[in-house]
Amino acid sequence: MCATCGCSVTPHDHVHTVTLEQKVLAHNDELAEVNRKWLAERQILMLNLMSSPGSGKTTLLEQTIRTLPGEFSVIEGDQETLFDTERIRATGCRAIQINTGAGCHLDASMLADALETLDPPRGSVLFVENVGNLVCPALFDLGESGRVVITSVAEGEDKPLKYPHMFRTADLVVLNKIDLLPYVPFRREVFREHLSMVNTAAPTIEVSATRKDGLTAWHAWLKSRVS
Ligand SMILES: Nc1nc2c(ncn2[C@@H]2O[C@H](COP(=O)(O)OP(=O)(O)OP(=O)(O)O)[C@@H](O)[C@H]2O)c(=O)[nH]1
Ligand SMILES: [Mg+2]
Repeated sequence: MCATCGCSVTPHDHVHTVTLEQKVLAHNDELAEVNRKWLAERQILMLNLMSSPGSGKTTLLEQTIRTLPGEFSVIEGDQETLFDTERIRATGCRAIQINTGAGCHLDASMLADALETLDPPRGSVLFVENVGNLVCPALFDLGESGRVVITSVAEGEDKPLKYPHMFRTADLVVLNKIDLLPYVPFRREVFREHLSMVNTAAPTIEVSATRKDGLTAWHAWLKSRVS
């Protein structure tokens, strides 16, 4: 069972687990509202980036920070290591790491501590890179103003249907690694059809973070959120 959110239940403890999960989520939602107010008072746009491990969250952030003018900072979530924070700091951007240990997602309480420590500048953009996981992070509001779900062509066109909670809450879906399309059996139209079954509102932007394809559309979406 997941150490923090009780996401895996067995039949005999189902009732107790659901009750506990509801309480955990209700408490988290209260803390998320405090974070949201804290951010609004400072006019900080906080975006929560979520994906499977390795879909390209950090690569997209590195490219964004290097190519887009503006004041950015990053909160990195991983179970272990400072790798991603070091990558972001190498771009010259302020970043701090939250290591969740056994935990599989960030929560609003972790974010509250990180916000106080990082103290992002007024009017800036704050990216949160969540722990690589398409399940539990979807349940935990951090106080963000937008959710970006990143998936890659290497993961398959069925992901919106297999992980509907994640894709349902997205404000934007970024389809990454399109440079690999010639080498993997991924049909864009099937992916879009699957996505439309769980989320009709979120636009999809196709990018290759390494080859820098599609970054103009991503930048335009970011600018629209800032304004
Ligand atoms: N071919 C290709 N590889 C990519 C692209 N974007 C990222 N990668 C590679 O995919 C791997 C994982 O990228 P990361 O940016 O570390 O992925 P992540 O989502 O931050 O991973 P976690 O933080 O571990 O969840 C790296 O080897 C990247 O170079 C892309 O557009 N095309
Ligand atoms: Mg990363």
